[in-house]
Amino acid sequence: MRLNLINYMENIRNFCIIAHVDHGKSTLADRFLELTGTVEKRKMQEQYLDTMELERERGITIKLQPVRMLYTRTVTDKERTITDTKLLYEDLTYKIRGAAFEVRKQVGPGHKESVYQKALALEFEKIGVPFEKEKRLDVLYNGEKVGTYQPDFLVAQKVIIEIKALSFVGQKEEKQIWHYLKGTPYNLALLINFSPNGADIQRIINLPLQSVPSPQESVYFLNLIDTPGHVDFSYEVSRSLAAVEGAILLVDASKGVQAQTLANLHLAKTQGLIIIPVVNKIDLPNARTAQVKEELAHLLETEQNEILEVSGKTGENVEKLLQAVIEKVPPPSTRTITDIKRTITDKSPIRSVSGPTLSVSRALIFDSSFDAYKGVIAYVRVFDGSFKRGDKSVAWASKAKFDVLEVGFFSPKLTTSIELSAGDIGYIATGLKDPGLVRVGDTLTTRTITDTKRTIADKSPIKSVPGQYESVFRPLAGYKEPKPMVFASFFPENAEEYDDLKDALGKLKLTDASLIYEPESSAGLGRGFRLGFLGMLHVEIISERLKREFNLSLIISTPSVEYSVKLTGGEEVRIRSASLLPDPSKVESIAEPVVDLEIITPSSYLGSVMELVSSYRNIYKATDYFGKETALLKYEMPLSEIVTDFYDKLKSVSSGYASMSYEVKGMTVNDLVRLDILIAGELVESFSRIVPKDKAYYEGRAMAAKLKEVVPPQWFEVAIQAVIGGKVIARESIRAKRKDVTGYLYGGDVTRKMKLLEKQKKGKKKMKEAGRVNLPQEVFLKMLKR
Ligand SMILES: Nc1nc2c(ncn2[C@@H]2O[C@H](COP(=O)(O)OP(=O)(O)OP(=O)(O)O)[C@@H](O)[C@H]2O)c(=O)[nH]1
Ligand SMILES: [Mg+2]
Repeated sequence: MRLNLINYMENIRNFCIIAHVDHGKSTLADRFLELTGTVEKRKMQEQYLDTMELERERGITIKLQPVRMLYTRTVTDKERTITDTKLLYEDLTYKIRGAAFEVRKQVGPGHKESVYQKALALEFEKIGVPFEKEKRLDVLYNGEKVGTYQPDFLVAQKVIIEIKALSFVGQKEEKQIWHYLKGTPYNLALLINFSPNGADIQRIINLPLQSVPSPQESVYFLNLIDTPGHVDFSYEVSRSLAAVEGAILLVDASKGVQAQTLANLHLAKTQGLIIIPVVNKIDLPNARTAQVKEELAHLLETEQNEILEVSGKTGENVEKLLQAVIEKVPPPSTRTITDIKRTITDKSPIRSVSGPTLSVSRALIFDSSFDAYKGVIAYVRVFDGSFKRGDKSVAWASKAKFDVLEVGFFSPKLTTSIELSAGDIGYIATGLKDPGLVRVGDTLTTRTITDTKRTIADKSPIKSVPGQYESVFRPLAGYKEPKPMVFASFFPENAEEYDDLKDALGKLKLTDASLIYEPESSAGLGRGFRLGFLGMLHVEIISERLKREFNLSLIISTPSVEYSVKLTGGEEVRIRSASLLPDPSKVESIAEPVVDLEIITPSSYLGSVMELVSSYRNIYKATDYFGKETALLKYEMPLSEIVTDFYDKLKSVSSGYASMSYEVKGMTVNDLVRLDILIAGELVESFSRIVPKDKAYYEGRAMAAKLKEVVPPQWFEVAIQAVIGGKVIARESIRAKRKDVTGYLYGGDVTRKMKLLEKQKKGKKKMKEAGRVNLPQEVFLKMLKR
């Protein structure tokens, strides 16, 4: 099947699913995959698009995942007219309707038509709707002018408006307008009646029959991107949104609107996307479908009948939803050839311009991955032109040149195709081996100079125009860099693995654009990296991935926020690790980041949520009510309080119903001290933390107790001490292993240990520095979670 380009683009829909965590995005995607036959039934498994081992283990989506689906839709003539006309000038209708309601509200009932007409004209001016008043329109009969018709308004040169001030309008009035409309070249008239009960609006449509295609099967190319819901991965969401025209906004019928519902909706609106609101999981026994619909309608300022009720589990209404996507999400539009000689004000037809014109292909990189043979694979949305194997291409920001090795689609596996063209979402294999050259947010482009006077047969060299290409080409708008919230140092346990760690981070960065890292070295731990993360779950996931996917043994420091330290000399330094805090005698003050925190909770959990918050440092701001039974609590809190275990505790005191989001507000000076941990008498730098002074004792005791639990028994008794400014505030000890307990395993254990020691001879020095105690990576991972 080969469609011409215009038809092809018309039938593409690019959309994503956004929601709060666990509201059922990936499960709904499963139903789409089944419905469109993208995945065979026997191969289907729950949350099919969650392919990463960690995603499957934890039941959460971590990475965005694109997939292309083909859907055949048979449309009968009748349905077609209804759906097509329903959409006709929908946005304009809503604006006009809003204006009419406003006028009726302000002016009140019982006036003459002319009063409403004048008021409406003022309102249109106010909201910027272009109109003409009492314009003379020709009435045609078989193409001949037979008279004129003057409607009250012609809006945006498209929509006719007739105003009435009757107690009600009947079929007679509607018919009359339909006859007027029929004689004009316009397709939509609005009959607005300012009745005693309010403003009442009828849509009258006249579509010439020939503009309606005959009933047919249409194939749609649906590019879906499933996104994660957890706040730590919101960068994945914002990148997905830039590649699509529409978003399905899911809300769990038992949970209602939650913090990331709001945050993700806000992101989608900023991108100007069409939003399709859906209440999901309506099959649940505790579904509050009607109430949640009301909440959502209120939030989106839309009618409740615009909201679909769906179950991603049972499949109820899923096909309806897919059809709504086809109807409501617009097909991608293309930005055409840029002509170097033309200016924006030049309105002459393009073909009259002679000389070289430029056709550019542009694609936005929204994600990437690495393949040993194909190099960096860029996941792209093509906005102009096309890409195919062999094309000479450039990554705009990094200036890296490459020949396209392969292009294709996500099915969801990478599937080769001949070409990616404007509107498509797919991948481009670059062959580039250096991950740093292909950056998310960058524009890929092919540069072709075409001369309008040339024919294909003309083989003389193309005169390229030096310098002009640069000035004409505009890269696509990229993304805002994500702002890391927490930092942690990663050191290879074995110094020789430094390069492996570096390589691994480069590759991880390809699949996780929010990861930020810089080299760091420490006296005790040697060379490593300081990584920036969006939250604690992110720290955990990256640590796990480095271990599993790259087989690295790491020493990981306690995550820390970024502090601003004022020294006694007046100088200010930023530190992202407690171990870098200068000696207390040199420190004048320490400032830490503070956030505006919003918690959304059902009112029934308000008490327990407030009680929880009170055990953290906080400044209470306000409580708002959002819907009848949902409260919105606002606080100011130090970021360090939130990034540790606050979110988990919030979930547990509210049976999973409360949710939160935050934004950094600024830096505040607080009374903070450095807490150190000594193991077998030696400082273990990576466990150092900066804590509020009045909580230091409690924190020190808690850390020592936790370490006692997670450090494996050693061959000798080991002391664990928590220390502040040289003063021991807590002490625990790990007893030595006992021979009789290990029994016959003892021998085996020793040989294994000997082998290991042999292998890690070089790493041994470092072990010594960690107090002669070998701390396996598990210890650091466990200490991340408090
Ligand atoms: N009863 C019921 N359960 C559902 C429905 N949809 C999803 N679930 C369950 O809800 C849980 C979360 O589903 P997911 O599809 O992983 O949710 P998600 O929105 O993709 O989650 P994240 O990607 O981690 O944000 C799973 O246990 C699903 O089985 C539904 O329509 N009805
Ligand atoms: Mg998911």
